[in-house]
Amino acid sequence: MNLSIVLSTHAAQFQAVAFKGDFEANVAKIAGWGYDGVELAIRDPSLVDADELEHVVSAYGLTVPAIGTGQAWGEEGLSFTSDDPVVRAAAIERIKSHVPLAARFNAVIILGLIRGITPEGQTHEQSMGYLVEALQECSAVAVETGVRFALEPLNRYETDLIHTVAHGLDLVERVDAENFGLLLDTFHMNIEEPVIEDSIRACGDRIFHFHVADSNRWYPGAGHLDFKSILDALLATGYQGYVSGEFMPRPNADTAAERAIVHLRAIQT
Ligand code: LER
Ligand code: MN
Repeated sequence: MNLSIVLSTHAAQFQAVAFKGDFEANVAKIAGWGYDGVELAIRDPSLVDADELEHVVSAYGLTVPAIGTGQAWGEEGLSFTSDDPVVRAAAIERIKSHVPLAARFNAVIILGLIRGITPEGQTHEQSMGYLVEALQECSAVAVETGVRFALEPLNRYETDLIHTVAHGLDLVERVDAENFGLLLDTFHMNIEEPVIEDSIRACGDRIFHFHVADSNRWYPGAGHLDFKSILDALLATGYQGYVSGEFMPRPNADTAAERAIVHLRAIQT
């Protein structure tokens, strides 16, 4: 099982982005703890030096299994479901602009909060229509490159759109693109799914990426989730991707990262 951890290339508001700041120093620490990869949270690919990123990551023997895009919502308010067509178009362009970077690293592009939240005065159905259109457009431009998109069901406190694997699979059907699937996150699943393992099995080969945090969103092992059972179910689907740590930097980022990998390696099947 390959393990990675989220690292932001810029200052981020999102607290569960455990590592910010000096990129190379963080990459060195992550490699030192034994992670195989680093999931990059990138607000805008035009602001990063891709050669430099690749140079640093490969110098430490790490891969980039996935690229997170949610800071474009958090910092700039870009969203696929805005009631402003200019904002929707900008969100689509921003996501398309991740494709060359993702192709370079063979990384999955994560679609989390970029889907937005239904604005007042707009119906849920209208938001879903915008979302499907945006996802079809992004998937179509990337299909030739082999780049895949993973939409993340998020818990009800973050958005009104796509909380569960069942919602996500309906969306997969509507988008109908082979390079569009889901990212499952144990933190969100613990809130929304009746039985996490059953939802993992239901998602099967549409699981394109996987986030781990414990029930309290601390590192795996700090809460009450049964990661042995969860990861057994994941691997039984044939999942070959990365299991990526996305948790709060508590009691601090370094301790959390180290304890996470110790816990996950110990229960690895
Ligand atoms: C991002 O991967 C995530 O899990 C969300 O909670 C971000 O808001
Ligand atoms: Mn997540």
